[in-house]
Amino acid sequence: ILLNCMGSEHKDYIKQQVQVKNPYLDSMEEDILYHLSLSTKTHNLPEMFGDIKFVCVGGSANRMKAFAQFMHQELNLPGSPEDITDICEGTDRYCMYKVGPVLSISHGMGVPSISIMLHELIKLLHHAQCRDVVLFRLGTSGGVGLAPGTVVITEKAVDYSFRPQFEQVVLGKVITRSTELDEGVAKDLLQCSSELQNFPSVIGNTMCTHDFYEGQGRLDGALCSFSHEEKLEYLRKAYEAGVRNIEMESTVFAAMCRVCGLKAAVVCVVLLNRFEGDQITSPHDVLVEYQQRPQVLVSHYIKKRLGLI
Ligand code: R2B
Ligand code: URA
Repeated sequence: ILLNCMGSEHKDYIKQQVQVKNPYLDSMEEDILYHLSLSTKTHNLPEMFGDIKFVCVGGSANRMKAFAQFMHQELNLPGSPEDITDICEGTDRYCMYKVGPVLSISHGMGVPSISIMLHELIKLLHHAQCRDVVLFRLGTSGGVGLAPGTVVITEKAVDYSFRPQFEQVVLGKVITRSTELDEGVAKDLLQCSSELQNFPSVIGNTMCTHDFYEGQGRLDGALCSFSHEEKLEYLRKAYEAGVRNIEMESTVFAAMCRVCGLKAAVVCVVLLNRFEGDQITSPHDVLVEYQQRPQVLVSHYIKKRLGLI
C-alpha cells in the first residue's frame, strides 16, 4: 500500500514496529489472547493481520460491525459488506472485523474493559509484525459547552482533575503515565472535517471518568451526593481547563498507545450539552446519525491516506 504524506508532521513518519514493553513476552512459547479468542499457536497472526495500517476501536459491538461494513463500501473492496465475519467469534467479550488494511474492534464501556482489549490488541499487532499503524477511538461523549452532534477531536485526554495523565495501580502502587496523543493526526483530522459538508467539529481536551453518573457530575443517577450548583461549577472548571467533552476510555487508550509507540487519536461525537442537562433525550434516529459522524471523519482520513481521494 502506498501511503500518502499529508503534511510536514508525516515527513518524519518512521517505519516502526509495535513495541510491546514486556521482557517476558518474547520468551513465551505460546501467547493466548484469551479475550480475543486468538493464539500465536493456533493462528498465523502475521498472515492474518500483517497488512493492518489503521485500527479503529469503539464501545459497541454493533457499531463497530457497521463501521467495518461502511469501510468495506468506502474502500470499494470486492465481495459484499454483509459477508464480513467476526474474527473473535469464539468469544462474546469483543468483536473484530478486518476490511483491507482496516481493523475494527469493540471495547465495551470503561477503562478496565478497553484496557484488557488493548493489551491483547497491541500484542496481536506485535506478533503480526505490523508497521506504521495508527489507532483511532471512535466514540460518543457528553459535550461541555458544545451543541449535540459536534465532533470533538481530542487534543489531550485528561483525568478528573484535568491533568493529562493516567493512573494505574500496579502491585499495590500507583503508576502514572502520560496521555499525550499524536498532534499531527489530530490536525489532519481537523483538516479532513473542514472538507466535509455540515460537519461541526473542534479540537479540545477530553475528560475520562470511571463512571457515567456521579463520576461525570450527573444529577440523575441512583446516587447523587452534590448539588446542581456544584455540578455546574465543576463543568465550568473543566471548560476553563479546555475540556470540551467527557467519556470513559480516552486516558488509558492514549497512555497505552503512547508507551507502545503507536500513533493514536480520539474522535467522539457529543450527544448532549452537559450545561443543559444530563439525560440523553434525542430521538433514536438522530443518535444513530450522530454516531456515524466519527466514522465518516475517520473514513475520510483513511481514504486520503490511501490516496483514494
Ligand atoms: C461513551 O459512552 C459510553 C457510556 O455511555 C462510554 O463507553 C463512553 O466512553
Ligand atoms: N458517553 C459518556 O461517557 N457520557 C455522556 O454524557 C455521553 C456518552
